[in-house]
Amino acid sequence: MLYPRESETRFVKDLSGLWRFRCDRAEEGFAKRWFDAPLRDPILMPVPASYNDITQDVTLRDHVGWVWYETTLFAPASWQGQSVLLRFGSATHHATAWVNGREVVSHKGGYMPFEAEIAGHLHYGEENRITVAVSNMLDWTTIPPGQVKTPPEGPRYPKGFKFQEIYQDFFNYSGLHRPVRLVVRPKDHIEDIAVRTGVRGRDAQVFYAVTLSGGRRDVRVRLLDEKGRVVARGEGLKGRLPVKNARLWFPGKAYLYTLEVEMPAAGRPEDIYRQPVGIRTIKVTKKQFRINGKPFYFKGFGKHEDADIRGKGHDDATDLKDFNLLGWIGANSFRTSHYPYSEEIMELADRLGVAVIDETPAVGLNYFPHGKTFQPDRVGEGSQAHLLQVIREMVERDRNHPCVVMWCVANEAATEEPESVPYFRPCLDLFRKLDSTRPVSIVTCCDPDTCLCTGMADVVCVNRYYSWYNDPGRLDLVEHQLEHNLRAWHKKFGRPVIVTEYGADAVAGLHADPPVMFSEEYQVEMLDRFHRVFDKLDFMAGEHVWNFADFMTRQEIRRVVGNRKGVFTRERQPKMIAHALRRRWTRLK
Ligand code: GCB
Repeated sequence: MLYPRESETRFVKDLSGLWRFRCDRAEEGFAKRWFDAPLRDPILMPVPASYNDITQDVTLRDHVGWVWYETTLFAPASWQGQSVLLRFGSATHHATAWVNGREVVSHKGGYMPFEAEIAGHLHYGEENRITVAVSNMLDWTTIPPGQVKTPPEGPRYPKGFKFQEIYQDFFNYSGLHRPVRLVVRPKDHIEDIAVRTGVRGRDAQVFYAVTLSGGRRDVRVRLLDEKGRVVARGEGLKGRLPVKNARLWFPGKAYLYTLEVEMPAAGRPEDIYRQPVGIRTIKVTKKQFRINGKPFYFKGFGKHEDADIRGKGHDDATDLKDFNLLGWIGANSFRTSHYPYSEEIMELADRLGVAVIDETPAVGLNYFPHGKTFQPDRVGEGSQAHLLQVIREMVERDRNHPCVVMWCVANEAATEEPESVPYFRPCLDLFRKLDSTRPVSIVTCCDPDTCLCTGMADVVCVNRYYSWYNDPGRLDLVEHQLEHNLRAWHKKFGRPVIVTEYGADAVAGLHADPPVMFSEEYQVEMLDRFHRVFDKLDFMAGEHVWNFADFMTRQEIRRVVGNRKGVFTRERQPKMIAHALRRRWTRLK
């Protein structure tokens, strides 16, 4: 799936701004056909943004169900005869869209783009109405899973009470989170491009495959370096472009070529699309994760798309600030915990040279302590079918990003249950079938003798919370327990180990010496003890602190206005630990 980019033959119109919005509290929008006419009594709502924190209305923040968005646009007569795509960066978690009252697309899954050809539904030279219904409801067939509960009336609940149960540790933000755009392109056009790269000595190869619409076959390609010089040319739907003395993409040293794909026609080209290409290779050995043949040690974070006011809404300012902070602190990577991030973030990671572990939204597949997770009426066939669909969409969206160095199938699922194996095996297989160039992982919180799925992965990825969830307050046990555990992982699986989460909540400004849980000192001391162990072990391939910044969660007694394990506050100011990490990571090779 191509990212919307302008060219001589393509025009992109961003529909961001203030849309009209109505919360469907009575669940009547579909029955009353709200898409047939302009929304009645709408309020204003920014797009992109989560709608939850925009107003002072707690019933909107905590709404369970559908909300409706609407905007209008003019379609100039000059667009007639072209293809017009309506493209949503994401809608969390379900969406249906109408153009002038005609349904054009429905999509399930909160973190993937989807699009519809709408040329046939537009009124040219006139105003057009776009209506979108979005639902945040999670059930056993969605990824992540959840349950909408309507308990019977009684002493605890009044009549008609409804709530969303979730099993993930982040707020269920909802709405149109990412840009909505129109792409106006030629009727016959470049539909899709896939690239793969290989390196031998100082030379490299770029393999490309192009799909054209309407059975067309004529393609010309040129590979340009960053100065715009042509380094290779080719023809045909598929091919291999040799690159002499190639400049490689490496974290911290990004280099992007441009693959210019052209559909030739008499006179000027019918369609042109320019795809950034980073040349690099990945290999996993028994003890190392290698990029371009060199050992690569992951330094960085599990992150979230999360910020004050806009929730999970895409925002260039927040994104760029985060990348600047990654650079400042000496990080070289992050994991898209716990869902694929926006395409805009992936583009930045390519350009700024940050390695990404690209994770699916499979989080909260851990029903403990309520009983077994993987069973037919909970996380079963319906859930698996959806996860497989998300994996297909992820590979289609992200395969061309050099920043993506590994796929991650899930976070902390109940992989001690035997049924987790037939659930996840097809997921890892599918990633490998669709993309043979990247390793596949699954993040676990089990132990080496209880996890039944890590053996299927290429790298051991474990989350460890010694002295936090295990033996709270016992900093003196961290090194003993951690070293014992990490050695056991490596001994059993003979693969490099990344600790994909370790961290402590620290409420910014709370101090205690000697350290006490929730103080900034405790966070510093805990991480320091983890690092002493990492530095001893030659099979360690990385450390990702949980979390980059404080983030919002549902309300519960373990959370103080959200999760406070951030190295930065939610406003992106450093805690004490940020300075300690900076000293470590700017020195660590
Ligand atoms: C975990 C989860 C993450 C939580 C974190 C915590 O193991 O993977 O989603 O936010 O622990 O802080 O409890």
